[in-house]
Amino acid sequence: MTFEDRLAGLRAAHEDLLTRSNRPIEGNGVYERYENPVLTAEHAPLEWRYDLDKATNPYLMERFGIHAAFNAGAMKWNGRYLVVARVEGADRKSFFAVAESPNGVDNFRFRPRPITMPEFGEAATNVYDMRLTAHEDGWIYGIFCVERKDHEHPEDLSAATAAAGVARTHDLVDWERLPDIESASQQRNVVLHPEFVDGKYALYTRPQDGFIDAGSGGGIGWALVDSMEKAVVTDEKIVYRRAYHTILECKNGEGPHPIKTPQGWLHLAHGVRGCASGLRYVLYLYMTALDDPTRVIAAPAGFFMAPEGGEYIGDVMNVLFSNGWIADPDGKVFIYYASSDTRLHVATSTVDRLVDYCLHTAPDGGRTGLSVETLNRLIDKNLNLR
Ligand code: BGC
Ligand code: BMA
Repeated sequence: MTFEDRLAGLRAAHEDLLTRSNRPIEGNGVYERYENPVLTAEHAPLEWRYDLDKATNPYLMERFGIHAAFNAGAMKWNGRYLVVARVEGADRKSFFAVAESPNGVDNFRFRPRPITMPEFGEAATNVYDMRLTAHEDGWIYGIFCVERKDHEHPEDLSAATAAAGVARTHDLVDWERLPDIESASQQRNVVLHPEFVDGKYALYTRPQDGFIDAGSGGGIGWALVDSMEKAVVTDEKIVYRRAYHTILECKNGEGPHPIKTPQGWLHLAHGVRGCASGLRYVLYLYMTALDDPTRVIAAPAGFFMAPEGGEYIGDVMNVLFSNGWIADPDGKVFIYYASSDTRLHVATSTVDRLVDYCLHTAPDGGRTGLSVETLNRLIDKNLNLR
């Protein structure tokens, strides 16, 4: 096959993938999954992966391996559904790139270039998992994890530190980097609440003992800071605690910022437990009070979404993770979740259905006997309907 034939074939296959339509799959009533992922490594433009010059690349080989597109922040932007994905190369470095879709479920297309994120302090080894917040101060903030080598343990090649990086933009093209958030412990899953609280910026945090271990760091935290231009976390209050023998025994973290509903703030988070096959990441929902976003008013038991089928398989198996969702003015919700650190999917629902799920699913009783009681109450009710 000639260079030209192969290139024409690549272009046609790429365009087919990008314009492929997506269909919802009937589910459990709470949400619908979709047939196809919305973003994969293969969605990356050919210009990112190949040297398209016949003179310097006669075999038309890939010159830059892209291996995953996942964990994306999301927002509505000029009427389009925009995600800032974590794109990871074969070299294990990830970076951010914007992709947009006209309808939120298919036809996602990356912009021609990834985001060139300015550095702060020591240049990052890696960045990932951006949460987008269009704050009421008028800026769009991106908060993300910045990973650097832990210089206190030079001999340990996996010793790293995690900090929360902050950048802001008005146009999702030019980003102004602000100082990393200062806090007593390492931070990975930090999310900016969209509204001021008591005149301050409010952050969901996730205090942790070390790079991997959340350790004694209780769960999802909350902190008020005076400024995002130099955010310093002093007091952290735990909003959603980890607990023994639950889906979040080992770690949890806020997903995207919560959605404001008449019944309260609706939150999407991830929970992690350890098992023989490693860490298992699932998604869960909870709600907090409108007048106090730190007061939990609904905590349905267990996971809301867990890996299914092909979602189990990927670079890091048994993982669902989400850091982006979009609520349309008509109440439709687009949940962008990634599977196994490899690809990005969408699930759709509505604010009403998600709130109904939160308010009418029993909380975790903490022991098997109470689970059976909950189940029997439901069965009694159903049997009495006959
Ligand atoms: C990886 C992340 C992961 C973290 C903790 C990082 O090096 O890039 O995907 O969440 O380690 O396991
Ligand atoms: C991390 C997250 C994600 C990732 C997950 C599983 O803690 O921050 O980037 O999806 O682990 O590897």
